[in-house]
Amino acid sequence: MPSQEYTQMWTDLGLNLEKHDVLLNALGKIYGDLFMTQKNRPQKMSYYDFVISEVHGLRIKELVDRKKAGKKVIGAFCLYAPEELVYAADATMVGLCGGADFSIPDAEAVIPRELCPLIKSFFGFKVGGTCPYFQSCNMVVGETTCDGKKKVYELLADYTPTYVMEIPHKIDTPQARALWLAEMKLFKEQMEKLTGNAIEKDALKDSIRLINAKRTAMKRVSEARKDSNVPISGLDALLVNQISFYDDVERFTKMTNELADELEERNMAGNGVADKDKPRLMFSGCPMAIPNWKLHSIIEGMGVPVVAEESCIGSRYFTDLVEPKGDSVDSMLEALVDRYSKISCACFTPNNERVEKVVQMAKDYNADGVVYNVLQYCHAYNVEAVKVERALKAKGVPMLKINTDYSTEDVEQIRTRVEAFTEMLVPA
Ligand code: BJ8
Repeated sequence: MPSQEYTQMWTDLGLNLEKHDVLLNALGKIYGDLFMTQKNRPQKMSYYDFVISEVHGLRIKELVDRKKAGKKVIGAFCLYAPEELVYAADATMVGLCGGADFSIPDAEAVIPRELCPLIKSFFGFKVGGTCPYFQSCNMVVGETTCDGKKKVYELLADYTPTYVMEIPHKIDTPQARALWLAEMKLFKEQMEKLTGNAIEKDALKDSIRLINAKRTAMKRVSEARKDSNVPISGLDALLVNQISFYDDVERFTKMTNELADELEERNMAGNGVADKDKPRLMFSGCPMAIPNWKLHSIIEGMGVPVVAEESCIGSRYFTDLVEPKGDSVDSMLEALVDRYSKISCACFTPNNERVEKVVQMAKDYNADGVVYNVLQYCHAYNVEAVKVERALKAKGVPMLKINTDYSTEDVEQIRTRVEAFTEMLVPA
């Protein structure tokens, strides 16, 4: 990764250069080992390889340049942050990294060890000064989803301006809807205050179109994975989803549509990445924030393809679009509420919609089995696994639950369990 030319920019952002160098070198090596050794990758993956090669370089420079032009950058940790309102205020949103073991020691110097690794990872990036995205943010937006996150946002506010949205924990009640709407309005006002730009109907309409187009492109990639041909590895598809959170939206949408074109052609030509006699696995559960490639690389390292992700870094992000029913700002805010309340995070109760979605996805993607990912100390996804497993079992789809973190200590143990699981699966 080119680092020299960006050193001044990183210094200006207040990065801990020594630690940051260690991080970049480790990331480059892991990426090379996992991604560049894959066989028969789609040619269009070269764009995403380029994005990763410039992950702390070119994209950060774009953000810094925007800030120099007076624009704002908003960091987020959750799908409930309504990015349409960020773009409507002419700001940029970036999903902040929370998928690395690297930053956890810095977090544990401040917060308890007994916390989900995703939370410790993002907090550690800020405390340790090792994430240029975090350093570029004018404000981060958090949300009251799980207990760990909402309490850590209180501490995060000591390091960076932090705005927390209150997310209802029930779906489809009049009270929940009223709270959603009130919170959407408050966040709109916050964005207007921060940027100095009033959010007018045309700007909101444009930003809804912008984000809908991005989600549609990602959905096309996902749809192509339903084919028995397996046109792309799960690892590469996961990477595309991870990059969607911080790349320039228009460029990402264009490149992802080109990737979808290629995958559709590959399916027509029968040009795939996996043996046809291998079982197809679907992934479900906690998000795999970049650079968490652990389970995908273990599974696909055995030649078993992952064909879908029921996850926030996956289907929960792109499945539903915002569908405005009118032309006014108020009606578009209602449409945002409609869309955002369909995400089905395990923090909701009861959450039967998610259980039904997992079962439906397993059917649609012709999955022979489901690997269910629980990040350590994530009670919501861990407990919800009980209902998901029961529902899958009733449809004849076996599930393997894996509780893990970002360390490499349990890799061999997980490999043994996945091996035993896939051996008993009978490809349809
Ligand atoms: S919408 S999944 S991104 S909250 S894994 S930090 S829930 S203890 S990340 Fe999430 Fe939004 Fe829900 Fe998606 Fe807590 Fe669980 Fe950790 Fe989690």
